[in-house]
Amino acid sequence: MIHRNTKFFLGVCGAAIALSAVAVMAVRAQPPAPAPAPPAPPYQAYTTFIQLVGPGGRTYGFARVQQTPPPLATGRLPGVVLHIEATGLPAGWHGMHFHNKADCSAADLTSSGPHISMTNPVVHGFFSSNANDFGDLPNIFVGADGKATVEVFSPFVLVAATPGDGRPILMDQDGSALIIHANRDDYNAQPIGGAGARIACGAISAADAVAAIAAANKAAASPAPAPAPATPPRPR
Ligand SMILES: [Cu+2]
Repeated sequence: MIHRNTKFFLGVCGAAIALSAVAVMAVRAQPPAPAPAPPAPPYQAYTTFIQLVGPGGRTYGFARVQQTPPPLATGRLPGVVLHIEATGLPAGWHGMHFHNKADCSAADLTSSGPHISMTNPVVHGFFSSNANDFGDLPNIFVGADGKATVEVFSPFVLVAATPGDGRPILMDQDGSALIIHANRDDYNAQPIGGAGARIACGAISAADAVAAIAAANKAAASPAPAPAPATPPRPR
């Protein structure tokens, strides 16, 4: 004999099972959901690698330029992040600019041409009225040990062409160069802020990037120089 409450319980369960079956049939009757969209491909950053050289084949380390992605939703324009790891430079402040050509062959490095620019005449300097020098960059500071590790952002140039963008392209047909000057750039005086002679040059082009990467790998594979012997403590 089945208790009355048990009968009621079984009845409710039966109704629930029947409703579930109907629901499953209803779900199965719907057309199959479309496959999820494939994930958006990651932004292919335009990145290039630079070897810094000086007159006489002297090397001063490496740098990297990487174009930022275009955040189209905000309307902000992309630019480039410049990362430098230099050694052997004179201590103190030095002006730095993007110049027009990937040519560091001249003894005074003037083969790299004037500042990269889209206009003529060029008005140099962050603090100059009507400045239009697309090669402008902030100064760098080199420590007493000759080393400088620097990261700066430039909104004035791009590594590679972006549709609809009129800014200079670092890796255009004749490339460009990163130049480090002997003196500090005052960001105002014409034509280069009093930055003086060119002391280091990094050619920026696809071929120079390949050569720079090979040079960096070779430098990394060579044994590090032995550390200087510790100075014995002076007797008191
Ligand atoms: Cu310059």
